[in-house]
Amino acid sequence: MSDFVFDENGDEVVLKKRTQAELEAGIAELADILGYTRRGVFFGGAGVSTESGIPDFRSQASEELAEELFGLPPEILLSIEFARKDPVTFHRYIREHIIDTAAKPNAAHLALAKLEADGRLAAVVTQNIDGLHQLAGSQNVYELHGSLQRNYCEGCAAKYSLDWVLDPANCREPDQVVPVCPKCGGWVRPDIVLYGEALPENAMLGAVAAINDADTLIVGGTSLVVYPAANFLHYFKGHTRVLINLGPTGYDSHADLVISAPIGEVLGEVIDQVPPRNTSET
Ligand code: CNA
Repeated sequence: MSDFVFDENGDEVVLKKRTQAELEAGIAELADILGYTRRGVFFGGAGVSTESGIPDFRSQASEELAEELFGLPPEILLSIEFARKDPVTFHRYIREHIIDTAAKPNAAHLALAKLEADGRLAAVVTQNIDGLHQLAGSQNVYELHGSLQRNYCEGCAAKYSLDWVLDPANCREPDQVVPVCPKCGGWVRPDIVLYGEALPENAMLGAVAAINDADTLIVGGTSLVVYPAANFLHYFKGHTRVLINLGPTGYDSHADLVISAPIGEVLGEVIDQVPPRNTSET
């Protein structure tokens, strides 16, 4: 288990020593909490996928890379205004730096899928757009910012897979990065929420209902600085709040248990310690 946490600004790495005993106590407490959890909800973000090799936004590397290669921060490159103005650069950026077809679910994704299958977790609410929760086996996933796995034509709403949009043969000449609908000639765009766009209503309603009904809320791998997603935590009325995050967040002081460690390592260890559910339970 790592002994380091990252500073929330993402500029520097803070070497914060944790004792192994503190960490183990946190993991044991989380296993106890999950032992009595029946309608838990996990609310997460980019930090859940960093252990799958997908960088988060707060990391220095992501910001610098976008600035260095494109002269713009991710928030601009991923805005609807920019995507319409310069679709070639937009698609180059997401192809080269956002889409990662090789990424696999890590121990956090797998543990969350198991907790759902075991009847402890009712839903995963994610700000991620990588689709790794579903790949790990989670069924009830609310994707607040959509998914790169889905694509649709702005003109006629025809749907296309990720493989289809990545095939240069389906993209406009001469750059062959902007996918074009063969049915109507419209722009085929990723079904993700770009900066400047509203969140999908179905995902929002489902997420709010699940959080509102949850007995335990586990928040992890998110800086909680992106709104309105971060506001959803206010709907929680249950008994236990847990935070698993490398860097400090505005939720630290609200949580009953805070674990500052890599979430894949934490959930990967916790899952083996959660007591089995009594099969006669309803
Ligand atoms: P963020 O603002 O980048 O914050 C990530 C947080 O996770 C930070 O507080 C980190 O300290 C923490 N963190 C990083 N790695 C770990 C780890 N292994 N264990 C525990 N904590 C960790 O990301 P948010 O999700 O809060 O911001 C929301 C944006 C980022 C959404 O719009 C996403 O769509 C977008 N995003 C998504 C992905 C993805 O789909 N994988 C990747 C990058 C950005």
